[in-house]
Amino acid sequence: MNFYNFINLLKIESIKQEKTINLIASENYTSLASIIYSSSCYINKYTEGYPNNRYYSGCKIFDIFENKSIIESQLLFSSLFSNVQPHSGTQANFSVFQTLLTKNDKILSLDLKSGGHLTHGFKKNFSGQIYNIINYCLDKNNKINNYNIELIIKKEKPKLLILGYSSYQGKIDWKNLKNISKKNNCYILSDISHISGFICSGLIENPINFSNVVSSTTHKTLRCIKGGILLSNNEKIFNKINSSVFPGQQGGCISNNIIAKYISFKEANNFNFIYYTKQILINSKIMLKTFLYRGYKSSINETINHMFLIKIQSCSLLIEKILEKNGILLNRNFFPNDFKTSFKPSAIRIGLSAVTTRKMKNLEVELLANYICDIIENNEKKFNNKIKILCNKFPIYK
Ligand code: DSN
Repeated sequence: MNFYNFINLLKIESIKQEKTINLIASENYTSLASIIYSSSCYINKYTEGYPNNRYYSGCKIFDIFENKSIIESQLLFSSLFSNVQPHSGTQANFSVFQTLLTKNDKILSLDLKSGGHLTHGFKKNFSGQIYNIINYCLDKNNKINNYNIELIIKKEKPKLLILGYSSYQGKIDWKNLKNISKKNNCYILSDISHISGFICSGLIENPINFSNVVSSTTHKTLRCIKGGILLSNNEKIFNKINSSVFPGQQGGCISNNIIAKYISFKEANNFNFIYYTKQILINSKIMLKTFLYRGYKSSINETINHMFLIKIQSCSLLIEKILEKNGILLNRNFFPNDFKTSFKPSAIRIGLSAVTTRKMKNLEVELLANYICDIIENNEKKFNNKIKILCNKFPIYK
Protein backbone atom coordinates (compact mmCIF):
# COMPACT_ATOMS: atom_id res chain seq x y z
CA MET A 1 0.00 0.00 0.00
CA ASN A 2 1.50 3.36 -0.94
CA PHE A 3 1.37 6.63 0.96
CA TYR A 4 -1.66 7.92 -0.97
CA ASN A 5 -3.70 4.83 -0.14
CA PHE A 6 -3.03 5.49 3.52
CA ILE A 7 -4.29 9.06 3.15
CA ASN A 8 -7.42 7.65 1.52
CA LEU A 9 -7.93 5.22 4.38
CA LEU A 10 -7.63 8.08 6.87
CA LYS A 11 -10.22 10.04 4.91
CA ILE A 12 -12.58 7.06 4.95
CA GLU A 13 -12.13 6.65 8.72
CA SER A 14 -12.65 10.35 9.31
CA ILE A 15 -15.90 10.34 7.28
CA LYS A 16 -17.00 7.20 9.12
CA GLN A 17 -16.45 8.91 12.49
CA GLU A 18 -18.41 11.94 11.29
CA LYS A 19 -21.33 9.85 9.99
CA THR A 20 -21.69 7.37 12.83
CA ILE A 21 -22.98 7.62 16.38
CA ASN A 22 -20.34 6.65 18.94
CA LEU A 23 -21.71 5.12 22.13
CA ILE A 24 -18.50 3.34 23.13
CA ALA A 25 -18.15 4.20 26.82
CA SER A 26 -14.35 4.32 26.82
CA GLU A 27 -14.15 6.69 23.84
CA ASN A 28 -14.73 10.37 23.27
CA TYR A 29 -13.79 13.05 20.75
CA THR A 30 -10.50 14.57 21.84
CA SER A 31 -10.61 18.34 22.26
CA LEU A 32 -9.27 20.20 19.25
CA ALA A 33 -6.74 22.13 21.34
CA SER A 34 -5.46 18.87 22.76
CA ILE A 35 -5.05 17.42 19.25
CA ILE A 36 -3.17 20.49 18.03
CA TYR A 37 -0.76 20.47 20.98
CA SER A 38 -0.23 16.75 20.64
CA SER A 39 1.36 17.20 17.22
CA SER A 40 3.97 19.86 17.94
CA CYS A 41 7.73 19.89 17.31
CA TYR A 42 8.11 17.87 20.52
CA ILE A 43 7.53 14.85 18.33
CA ASN A 44 11.30 15.13 17.73
CA LYS A 45 12.40 15.39 21.33
CA TYR A 46 13.37 12.87 23.97
CA THR A 47 12.64 14.14 27.48
CA GLU A 48 13.63 11.16 29.60
CA GLY A 49 13.57 11.84 33.36
CA TYR A 50 11.67 14.47 35.32
CA PRO A 51 11.75 18.31 35.30
CA ASN A 52 15.26 19.63 36.15
CA ASN A 53 16.54 16.06 36.22
CA ARG A 54 16.67 14.84 32.61
CA TYR A 55 18.90 12.32 30.96
CA TYR A 56 19.10 14.24 27.66
CA SER A 57 20.14 17.82 27.02
CA GLY A 58 17.84 20.47 25.57
CA CYS A 59 14.84 19.86 27.85
CA LYS A 60 14.63 23.24 29.63
CA ILE A 61 11.52 24.42 27.77
CA PHE A 62 9.88 21.05 28.20
CA ASP A 63 10.43 21.30 31.95
CA ILE A 64 8.08 24.30 31.91
CA PHE A 65 5.40 22.28 30.11
CA GLU A 66 5.67 19.26 32.36
CA ASN A 67 5.63 21.35 35.52
CA LYS A 68 2.53 23.18 34.25
CA SER A 69 0.86 19.88 33.47
CA ILE A 70 1.65 18.53 36.94
CA ILE A 71 0.34 21.66 38.70
CA GLU A 72 -2.82 21.79 36.58
CA SER A 73 -3.66 18.15 37.32
CA GLN A 74 -3.09 18.74 41.04
CA LEU A 75 -5.49 21.70 40.93
CA LEU A 76 -8.04 19.74 38.95
CA PHE A 77 -8.10 16.73 41.27
CA SER A 78 -7.11 18.51 44.52
CA SER A 79 -4.10 16.26 44.91
CA LEU A 80 -0.73 17.10 46.43
CA PHE A 81 1.29 14.97 44.02
CA SER A 82 0.84 14.00 40.41
CA ASN A 83 2.73 12.16 37.69
CA VAL A 84 1.62 12.98 34.15
CA GLN A 85 3.99 10.63 32.33
CA PRO A 86 2.19 7.25 32.14
CA HIS A 87 1.60 6.37 28.49
CA SER A 88 -1.69 4.69 29.38
CA GLY A 89 -3.93 3.57 32.22
CA THR A 90 -2.30 0.15 32.10
CA GLN A 91 1.17 1.57 32.70
CA ALA A 92 -0.19 3.81 35.43
CA ASN A 93 -1.70 0.81 37.22
CA PHE A 94 1.40 -1.30 36.76
CA SER A 95 3.49 1.47 38.35
CA VAL A 96 1.19 1.43 41.38
CA PHE A 97 1.50 -2.34 41.76
CA GLN A 98 5.26 -2.14 41.39
CA THR A 99 5.34 0.51 44.12
CA LEU A 100 3.01 -1.05 46.67
CA LEU A 101 3.39 -4.78 46.09
CA THR A 102 5.88 -7.56 45.59
CA LYS A 103 5.40 -10.72 43.54
CA ASN A 104 2.47 -12.91 44.69
CA ASP A 105 1.05 -10.25 47.01
CA LYS A 106 -2.73 -10.36 47.27
CA ILE A 107 -4.90 -7.91 45.31
CA LEU A 108 -8.63 -7.71 45.98
CA SER A 109 -10.52 -6.48 42.92
CA LEU A 110 -13.83 -6.69 41.11
CA ASP A 111 -13.63 -9.40 38.47
CA LEU A 112 -13.76 -8.59 34.78
CA LYS A 113 -17.18 -10.20 34.36
CA SER A 114 -18.72 -7.94 37.01
CA GLY A 115 -17.24 -4.74 35.59
CA GLY A 116 -13.54 -4.78 36.54
CA HIS A 117 -10.67 -4.05 34.16
CA LEU A 118 -8.05 -6.31 32.57
CA THR A 119 -5.31 -4.69 34.65
CA HIS A 120 -7.21 -5.38 37.88
CA GLY A 121 -6.17 -9.02 37.85
CA PHE A 122 -7.39 -10.77 34.71
CA LYS A 123 -5.51 -14.06 34.52
CA LYS A 124 -3.98 -13.40 31.09
CA ASN A 125 -2.91 -9.87 32.06
CA PHE A 126 0.39 -9.09 33.85
CA SER A 127 -1.67 -8.26 36.94
CA GLY A 128 -3.16 -11.75 37.08
CA GLN A 129 0.17 -13.41 36.40
CA ILE A 130 2.43 -11.56 38.84
CA TYR A 131 0.04 -11.11 41.75
CA ASN A 132 -2.29 -13.30 43.74
CA ILE A 133 -5.76 -12.09 42.75
CA ILE A 134 -8.89 -12.52 44.77
CA ASN A 135 -12.17 -11.06 43.58
CA TYR A 136 -15.18 -9.47 45.17
CA CYS A 137 -18.48 -9.66 43.32
CA LEU A 138 -21.53 -7.46 43.04
CA ASP A 139 -24.39 -8.24 45.43
CA LYS A 140 -27.83 -9.52 44.40
CA ASN A 141 -28.81 -5.97 43.41
CA ASN A 142 -25.71 -5.76 41.19
CA LYS A 143 -24.16 -3.16 43.50
CA ILE A 144 -20.81 -2.89 45.23
CA ASN A 145 -21.39 -4.15 48.74
CA ASN A 146 -19.02 -2.77 51.38
CA TYR A 147 -19.98 -5.42 53.91
CA ASN A 148 -19.00 -8.23 51.49
CA ILE A 149 -15.72 -6.48 50.76
CA GLU A 150 -15.02 -6.11 54.48
CA LEU A 151 -15.62 -9.84 55.07
CA ILE A 152 -13.16 -10.75 52.30
CA ILE A 153 -10.56 -8.26 53.53
CA LYS A 154 -10.75 -9.66 57.06
CA LYS A 155 -10.46 -13.24 55.84
CA GLU A 156 -7.94 -12.88 53.02
CA LYS A 157 -5.85 -9.92 54.24
CA PRO A 158 -5.08 -8.51 50.78
CA LYS A 159 -2.40 -5.88 50.45
CA LEU A 160 -4.30 -3.83 47.89
CA LEU A 161 -7.97 -3.14 47.24
CA ILE A 162 -8.86 -1.80 43.78
CA LEU A 163 -11.90 0.44 43.38
CA GLY A 164 -13.10 2.05 40.15
CA TYR A 165 -14.42 0.06 37.20
CA SER A 166 -14.94 -0.34 33.46
CA SER A 167 -18.65 -1.02 33.46
CA TYR A 168 -20.27 0.02 36.69
CA GLN A 169 -23.01 2.60 36.80
CA GLY A 170 -23.52 2.84 40.56
CA LYS A 171 -22.02 4.74 43.47
CA ILE A 172 -18.80 3.85 45.28
CA ASP A 173 -18.60 4.64 49.00
CA TRP A 174 -14.90 5.56 49.01
CA LYS A 175 -14.91 6.88 52.59
CA ASN A 176 -16.35 3.77 54.17
CA LEU A 177 -14.10 1.49 52.13
CA LYS A 178 -11.09 3.56 53.15
CA ASN A 179 -11.98 3.04 56.82
CA ILE A 180 -12.36 -0.69 56.29
CA SER A 181 -9.05 -0.94 54.42
CA LYS A 182 -7.15 1.19 56.87
CA LYS A 183 -8.24 -0.98 59.80
CA ASN A 184 -6.90 -4.00 57.93
CA ASN A 185 -3.63 -2.49 56.64
CA CYS A 186 -4.76 -2.66 53.05
CA TYR A 187 -3.86 -0.03 50.44
CA ILE A 188 -6.49 1.42 48.13
CA LEU A 189 -5.95 2.15 44.44
CA SER A 190 -8.86 4.05 42.92
CA ASP A 191 -8.87 3.69 39.15
CA ILE A 192 -11.07 6.56 37.98
CA SER A 193 -10.32 6.11 34.26
CA HIS A 194 -13.96 6.19 33.22
CA ILE A 195 -15.31 8.75 35.66
CA SER A 196 -12.43 11.24 35.99
CA GLY A 197 -14.40 13.93 34.10
CA PHE A 198 -17.23 13.64 36.62
CA ILE A 199 -14.84 13.75 39.55
CA CYS A 200 -13.10 16.92 38.45
CA SER A 201 -16.51 18.51 37.84
CA GLY A 202 -17.62 17.60 41.36
CA LEU A 203 -20.48 15.38 40.14
CA ILE A 204 -18.92 12.27 41.67
CA GLU A 205 -17.06 12.36 44.96
CA ASN A 206 -13.29 12.71 44.63
CA PRO A 207 -11.54 9.63 46.07
CA ILE A 208 -8.18 11.36 46.50
CA ASN A 209 -8.52 11.61 50.30
CA PHE A 210 -9.77 8.05 50.57
CA SER A 211 -7.12 6.33 48.44
CA ASN A 212 -3.38 5.78 48.69
CA VAL A 213 -3.13 6.31 44.94
CA VAL A 214 -5.56 7.36 42.23
CA SER A 215 -4.96 6.35 38.60
CA SER A 216 -6.76 7.50 35.50
CA THR A 217 -6.68 7.55 31.75
CA THR A 218 -7.01 10.94 30.14
CA HIS A 219 -8.95 10.16 26.97
CA LYS A 220 -12.37 9.13 28.24
CA THR A 221 -14.59 11.66 30.01
CA LEU A 222 -11.59 14.03 30.24
CA ARG A 223 -11.39 14.43 26.43
CA CYS A 224 -7.60 14.46 26.16
CA ILE A 225 -5.56 12.28 23.82
CA LYS A 226 -4.73 8.77 24.99
CA GLY A 227 -2.65 8.63 28.16
CA GLY A 228 -2.53 8.06 31.90
CA ILE A 229 -1.99 10.00 35.13
CA LEU A 230 -1.26 9.11 38.75
CA LEU A 231 -2.29 11.16 41.78
CA SER A 232 -1.69 10.87 45.50
CA ASN A 233 -1.57 12.84 48.72
CA ASN A 234 1.12 10.63 50.22
CA GLU A 235 4.62 11.96 49.55
CA LYS A 236 6.46 8.80 50.53
CA ILE A 237 4.36 6.61 48.27
CA PHE A 238 4.54 9.15 45.50
CA ASN A 239 8.31 9.34 45.43
CA LYS A 240 8.32 5.60 44.88
CA ILE A 241 5.61 5.90 42.22
CA ASN A 242 7.77 8.39 40.34
CA SER A 243 10.66 5.95 40.17
CA SER A 244 8.30 3.20 39.20
CA VAL A 245 6.94 5.16 36.22
CA PHE A 246 10.48 6.20 35.23
CA PRO A 247 12.75 4.26 35.05
CA GLY A 248 10.64 1.35 36.33
CA GLN A 249 8.01 1.23 33.61
CA GLN A 250 8.92 3.65 30.89
CA GLY A 251 11.89 5.30 29.26
CA GLY A 252 11.28 8.60 27.53
CA CYS A 253 7.86 10.07 28.09
CA ILE A 254 5.64 11.04 25.15
CA SER A 255 6.44 14.73 25.38
CA ASN A 256 3.61 15.91 23.11
CA ASN A 257 1.03 14.05 25.16
CA ILE A 258 2.18 15.72 28.35
CA ILE A 259 1.57 19.11 26.76
CA ALA A 260 -1.82 17.92 25.45
CA LYS A 261 -2.65 16.69 28.95
CA TYR A 262 -1.92 20.18 30.31
CA ILE A 263 -4.30 21.68 27.74
CA SER A 264 -7.06 19.21 28.64
CA PHE A 265 -6.63 19.68 32.39
CA LYS A 266 -6.92 23.42 31.80
CA GLU A 267 -10.07 22.92 29.73
CA ALA A 268 -11.56 20.66 32.39
CA ASN A 269 -10.81 23.25 35.06
CA ASN A 270 -13.54 25.48 33.71
CA PHE A 271 -17.28 26.07 34.16
CA ASN A 272 -18.00 24.98 30.59
CA PHE A 273 -16.64 21.55 31.43
CA ILE A 274 -19.01 21.28 34.39
CA TYR A 275 -21.95 22.06 32.06
CA TYR A 276 -20.61 19.46 29.66
CA THR A 277 -20.37 16.67 32.24
CA LYS A 278 -23.79 17.62 33.66
CA GLN A 279 -25.23 17.16 30.18
CA ILE A 280 -23.48 13.77 29.80
CA LEU A 281 -25.20 12.70 33.01
CA ILE A 282 -28.59 14.01 31.88
CA ASN A 283 -28.18 12.23 28.53
CA SER A 284 -27.10 9.01 30.20
CA LYS A 285 -30.10 9.03 32.55
CA ILE A 286 -32.56 9.83 29.75
CA MET A 287 -31.24 7.09 27.51
CA LEU A 288 -31.31 4.51 30.28
CA LYS A 289 -34.87 5.54 31.21
CA THR A 290 -35.96 5.10 27.59
CA PHE A 291 -34.51 1.58 27.49
CA LEU A 292 -36.22 0.70 30.76
CA TYR A 293 -39.50 2.13 29.44
CA ARG A 294 -39.15 -0.09 26.38
CA GLY A 295 -38.86 -3.13 28.65
CA TYR A 296 -35.10 -3.65 28.70
CA LYS A 297 -33.14 -4.66 31.77
CA SER A 298 -30.08 -2.86 33.07
CA SER A 299 -27.76 -4.03 35.83
CA ILE A 300 -29.06 -1.24 38.08
CA ASN A 301 -32.12 0.87 37.26
CA GLU A 302 -30.12 4.09 37.47
CA THR A 303 -26.78 5.49 36.45
CA ILE A 304 -24.61 8.09 38.13
CA ASN A 305 -22.15 8.39 35.27
CA HIS A 306 -21.83 8.34 31.48
CA MET A 307 -22.60 4.65 30.99
CA PHE A 308 -24.90 1.73 31.64
CA LEU A 309 -25.41 -1.89 30.62
CA ILE A 310 -28.40 -3.26 28.72
CA LYS A 311 -29.11 -6.99 28.84
CA ILE A 312 -29.55 -8.60 25.45
CA GLN A 313 -31.76 -11.67 25.06
CA SER A 314 -30.41 -12.64 21.63
CA CYS A 315 -26.73 -12.72 20.55
CA SER A 316 -24.89 -9.56 21.64
CA LEU A 317 -22.30 -9.98 18.87
CA LEU A 318 -25.02 -9.95 16.21
CA ILE A 319 -26.65 -6.94 17.85
CA GLU A 320 -23.32 -5.09 17.88
CA LYS A 321 -22.91 -5.87 14.18
CA ILE A 322 -26.44 -4.92 13.13
CA LEU A 323 -26.15 -1.65 15.06
CA GLU A 324 -22.85 -0.95 13.28
CA LYS A 325 -24.57 -1.51 9.93
CA ASN A 326 -27.08 1.14 11.00
CA GLY A 327 -24.28 3.55 11.88
CA ILE A 328 -24.27 3.07 15.68
CA LEU A 329 -21.08 1.95 17.42
CA LEU A 330 -20.96 0.40 20.88
CA ASN A 331 -19.44 -2.68 22.48
CA ARG A 332 -20.85 -5.93 23.74
CA ASN A 333 -20.12 -6.51 27.39
CA PHE A 334 -20.50 -8.90 30.30
CA PHE A 335 -23.62 -8.48 32.44
CA PRO A 336 -23.16 -9.18 36.20
CA ASN A 337 -23.09 -12.94 36.85
CA ASP A 338 -22.79 -13.60 33.13
CA PHE A 339 -22.47 -17.24 32.18
CA LYS A 340 -21.68 -16.46 28.54
CA THR A 341 -18.25 -16.03 26.95
CA SER A 342 -16.40 -12.75 26.44
CA PHE A 343 -16.93 -13.17 22.70
CA LYS A 344 -20.70 -13.31 22.99
CA PRO A 345 -21.54 -11.89 26.44
CA SER A 346 -25.06 -11.06 27.61
CA ALA A 347 -25.11 -7.28 27.38
CA ILE A 348 -24.18 -4.15 25.49
CA ARG A 349 -22.44 -1.22 27.17
CA ILE A 350 -23.61 2.26 26.27
CA GLY A 351 -21.68 5.47 26.95
CA LEU A 352 -22.88 9.01 26.33
CA SER A 353 -19.67 11.09 26.42
CA ALA A 354 -19.02 11.23 22.69
CA VAL A 355 -22.56 12.14 21.60
CA THR A 356 -22.64 14.82 24.32
CA THR A 357 -19.38 16.24 22.93
CA ARG A 358 -21.31 16.56 19.63
CA LYS A 359 -23.83 18.64 21.63
CA MET A 360 -26.66 16.11 21.42
CA LYS A 361 -29.19 16.57 24.20
CA ASN A 362 -32.38 15.09 25.66
CA LEU A 363 -34.37 14.83 22.40
CA GLU A 364 -31.59 13.28 20.38
CA VAL A 365 -30.57 10.68 22.94
CA GLU A 366 -34.18 9.62 23.49
CA LEU A 367 -34.55 9.25 19.73
CA LEU A 368 -31.33 7.24 19.56
CA ALA A 369 -32.44 4.91 22.35
CA ASN A 370 -35.67 4.25 20.47
CA TYR A 371 -33.77 3.62 17.21
CA ILE A 372 -31.54 1.11 19.03
CA CYS A 373 -34.54 -0.70 20.54
CA ASP A 374 -36.22 -0.83 17.10
CA ILE A 375 -33.05 -2.19 15.51
CA ILE A 376 -32.62 -4.84 18.23
CA GLU A 377 -36.25 -5.89 18.00
CA ASN A 378 -36.56 -5.96 14.22
CA ASN A 379 -33.01 -6.86 13.25
CA GLU A 380 -33.26 -4.39 10.42
CA LYS A 381 -30.88 -2.14 8.59
CA LYS A 382 -33.11 0.83 7.89
CA PHE A 383 -31.86 3.57 10.19
CA ASN A 384 -28.71 4.44 8.28
CA ASN A 385 -30.15 7.58 6.69
CA LYS A 386 -31.73 8.78 9.92
CA ILE A 387 -28.38 8.35 11.68
CA LYS A 388 -26.57 10.24 8.92
CA ILE A 389 -29.08 13.11 9.11
CA LEU A 390 -28.62 13.28 12.89
CA CYS A 391 -24.82 13.21 12.53
CA ASN A 392 -24.91 15.98 9.90
CA LYS A 393 -26.83 18.17 12.35
CA PHE A 394 -24.19 17.60 15.03
CA PRO A 395 -20.69 17.72 13.51
CA ILE A 396 -17.88 16.49 15.74
CA TYR A 397 -15.74 19.61 15.44
CA LYS A 398 -17.60 22.79 14.51
N1 DSN B 1 -11.29 -1.25 27.57
C1 DSN B 1 -11.36 0.04 28.20
C2 DSN B 1 -12.51 0.12 29.14
O1 DSN B 1 -13.58 0.07 28.62
O2 DSN B 1 -12.38 0.29 30.35
C3 DSN B 1 -10.11 0.51 28.82
O3 DSN B 1 -9.03 -0.31 28.67
